[in-house]
Amino acid sequence: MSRLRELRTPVFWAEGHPGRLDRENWKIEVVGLCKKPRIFTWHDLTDMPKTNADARLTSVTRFSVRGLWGGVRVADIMNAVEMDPAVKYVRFWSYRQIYDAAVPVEIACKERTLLAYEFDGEYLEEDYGGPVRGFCPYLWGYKSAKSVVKMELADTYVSGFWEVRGYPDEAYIEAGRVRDLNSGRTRPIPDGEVVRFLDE
Ligand SMILES: Nc1nc2c(c(=O)[nH]1)N[C@H]1C(S)=C(S)[C@@H](COP(=O)(O)O)O[C@H]1N2
Ligand SMILES: [Mo]
Repeated sequence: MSRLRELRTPVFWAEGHPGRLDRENWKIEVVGLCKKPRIFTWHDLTDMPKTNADARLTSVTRFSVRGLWGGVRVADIMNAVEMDPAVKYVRFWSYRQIYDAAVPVEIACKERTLLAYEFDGEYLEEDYGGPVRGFCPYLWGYKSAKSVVKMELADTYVSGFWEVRGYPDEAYIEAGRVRDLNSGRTRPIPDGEVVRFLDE
């Protein structure tokens, strides 16, 4: 059983579960404002420098799960495609292109924002957004699009799947109480990325 499943991490697929996905033949297309738009294959991504981020995915539905997320920094992807300085948002599209989420470029290029393919040393399964998902610990989990197939670099913002259904466009993590899946306790958090709980 995968670590995320052991921790009983909820499986969210608002647009419907994608079923089996082909890891070896996975491709992510990067388009929009850049000098070298291109397709990154599974092997291109796993050949790039790997970043392991000890970080939390925290949902607006008030759960938070911590582990070692492994993948390629979105910043490294932006360098590879030679992003245009006019870019303000990176819009992630999930498999079937029903689910999307746009992240401000400064946050997309922070050190722990990844195209993640691992959690605690195991490849991500389809339930949790495998083969490759967006992972952005700085914002509510709805900005971390699962099973990403396309990234669009744009100078304008477009509300994504959850934002058009009423969640805030900024997705700034607000203070409150969340269920910490790692300890099994409901604990208080301050504003912003969940690095520490207020009771630690
Ligand atoms: N394609 C897709 N990506 C998605 C979602 C979704 O429903 N579909 N849910 C989002 C939300 S609200 C959260 S909190 C996280 C949850 O990730 P998990 O299902 O791996 O726990 O994925 C985000 N990415
Ligand atoms: Mo969420």
